[in-house]
Amino acid sequence: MFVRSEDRDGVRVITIDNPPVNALSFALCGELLPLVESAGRDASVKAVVFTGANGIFSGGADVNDFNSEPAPDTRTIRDVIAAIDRSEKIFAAAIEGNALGGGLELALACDYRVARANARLGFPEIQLGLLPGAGGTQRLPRAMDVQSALQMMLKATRLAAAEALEKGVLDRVVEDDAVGAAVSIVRDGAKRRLSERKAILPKGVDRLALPFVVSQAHKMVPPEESGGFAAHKLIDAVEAAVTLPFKYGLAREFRLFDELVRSKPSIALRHVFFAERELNKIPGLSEARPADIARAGVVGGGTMGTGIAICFADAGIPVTVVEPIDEQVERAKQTIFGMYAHQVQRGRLTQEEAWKRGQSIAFTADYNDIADCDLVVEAVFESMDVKKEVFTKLDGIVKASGVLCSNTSTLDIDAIASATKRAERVCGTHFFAPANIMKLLEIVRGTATSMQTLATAFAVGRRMRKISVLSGNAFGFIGNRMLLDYAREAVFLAEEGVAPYRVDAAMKRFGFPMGPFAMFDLSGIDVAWHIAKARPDFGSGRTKILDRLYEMKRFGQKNGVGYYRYDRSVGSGREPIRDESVEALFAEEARRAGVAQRSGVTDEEIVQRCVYALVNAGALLLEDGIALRPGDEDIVYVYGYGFPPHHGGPMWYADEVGVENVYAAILRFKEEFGPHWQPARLLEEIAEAHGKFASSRHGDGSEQSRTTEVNVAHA
Ligand code: 3H9
Repeated sequence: MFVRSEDRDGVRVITIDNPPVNALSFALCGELLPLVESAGRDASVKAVVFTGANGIFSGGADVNDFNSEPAPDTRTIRDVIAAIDRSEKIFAAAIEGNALGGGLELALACDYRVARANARLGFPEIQLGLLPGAGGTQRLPRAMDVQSALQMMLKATRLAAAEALEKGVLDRVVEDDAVGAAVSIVRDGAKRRLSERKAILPKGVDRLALPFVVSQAHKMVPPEESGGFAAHKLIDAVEAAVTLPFKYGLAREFRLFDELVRSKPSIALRHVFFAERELNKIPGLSEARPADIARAGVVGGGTMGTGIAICFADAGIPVTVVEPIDEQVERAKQTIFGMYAHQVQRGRLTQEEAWKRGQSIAFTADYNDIADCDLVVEAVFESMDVKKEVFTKLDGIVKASGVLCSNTSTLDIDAIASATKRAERVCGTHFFAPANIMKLLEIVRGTATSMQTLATAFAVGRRMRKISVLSGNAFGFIGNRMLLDYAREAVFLAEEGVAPYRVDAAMKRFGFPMGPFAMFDLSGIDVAWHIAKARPDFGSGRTKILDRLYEMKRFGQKNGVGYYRYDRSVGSGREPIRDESVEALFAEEARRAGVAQRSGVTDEEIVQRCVYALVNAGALLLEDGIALRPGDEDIVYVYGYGFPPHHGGPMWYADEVGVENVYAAILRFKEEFGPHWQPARLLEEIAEAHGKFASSRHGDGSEQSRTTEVNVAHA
């Protein structure tokens, strides 16, 4: 049973109860529809109130249902809403918590909407590559003005109850009993408002201005092929709400939704949604009790350390930063002050809250001041010797129960832990720069890391609102390990005579926000040079191009020259400007190293070489048990490296292209470009079985899926 009902003074209260989020599944709608119809026939029922159990109205349609074609007798939320429209009773929604997607559509189909102050209303469909498909695009512009409705749907904004009341989407906001308030409204002389909900014109429409509004909206969203697929259709549907009678607008919306639900971008985005929710499903994790973190410490007040300290402050955890250099402390304080001032200016924080958070970050030069901390994150220079020295010191000073984390982006966690006598309470917490903005956090498990330490790191990640991914202990963990192969291919292409700006343009067309060379310039060519020197086994190119750029002090954006030029007097000063002298340098170094120049390299080859390098590296990490699931790698790439979410991440993309096609291309590349293109064993196995990475993970019984999970669980 997904729904239950009770009568109160002639009002039928229907409660949606489908934990955890009251998703409006086909099965639930199959129960809800007859309840609505029977209420319509029942003379003793004057009105109907919908509400949700579990502290939430509804999270919307059940996204799992979208993966298969519905049977002809399937009931959906559209059928329920059509029955409401046909009925002569009065309907109200009593909203507590979230009313999202189909949940909000159900509420908008009612005559009255009452919400508790904690309610949040929104249409997140666009994040799944969809548009509201049960009347939302037609009804929201009739409940609030068209422009705001369109922006709310395009940006997936969630309106707080007070705001929704102000905009006219809600009729009343109450402090506690929303059901009681809704019952009294519909019982005491309320009227049916069907004509209002289907009014000929949506609110706030200036018909003359409409073409301009619509064309501006189309220009503001990304092009169709670069992730804007659903957005353009959503704008079309809202335009139809204004230009067509309700009935025809609704039909247009249904058709557009039905096209999107079967589209590759939406299927990929739905994969990202579920992969994100699987991240913390790690064998043994839910049984482990995380330690309470009342105070935290950070060692190092540089850019990363400061960003991490802000993350703690934002999570409500007071933090002390150990930084011996006064100028560094001054810079860190300025960064913190500037960041919070900006938040207040943008209306994201109150002055008081910003002040409180700023005050919760303390600085000290003395390690003894963090002795009492429950968790300490080290964020010092990326050198094993330096890190070991810090960990030995921390081990001697921080209380025995304290968890020690390293923010290393590449180094061996076991080696770092060996500098302590508490290896079970050591793990990696790899934040991405800027740490207080980027959502991704890699949590790295060393050989001795205990489950409780992992559970603690995940709990802290959750408090910081990070997306935390477990990684085994390997050079570069998941993200940077895969990046090395991606970077190698980009550089190889340039060595073969494909200009960096062309490589970048092809990858941007694929959907990355920036190409690899612009990214190298952002992260620093000096940084790449140091990594290449430390680990020459990972290769940095066939030529000496990196050495040459380093010698020329072309470090990237930070000093205005790298693979590109940057002109501080133009715009933000961060726009990469093509530099033909770098192309000449590539050509010269290629000649010296005997790398043949090629012509006619297509965008398709550029994308294949860069993306398939990620796929092959990802397959190796799965084989070695460093990554738990292909979906985890996808999330790392989508949230950490700008992989276009509408392609689902590199491993999902390989499934989409066909693993056997990726494998065949890699064999061709091996033949043409050399043995570094040796395909991973896992890739070969999946290709030969005509399988998919996705189905190799879910305990499908294959040896692979089991070994992958087991390896990482005990890595
Ligand atoms: C739609 O409505 C289309 C209509 O316009 C037209 C139809 C014709 N379906 O996020 P959490 C699961 S499209 C299925 O960790 P929270 C989730 O997988 C829909 N499952 O909790 C997880 O499962 P598990 C538009 C769903 O408290 C569990 O619930 N709606 C759905 O942090 C807990 O999720 C959306 O896009 C769903 N719709 O956040 C809303 N939602 O326990 C998407 C959740 O097995 N959902 N699950 O890992 C959300 O934004 C958040 O889940 C929500 C709760 C805010 C509701």
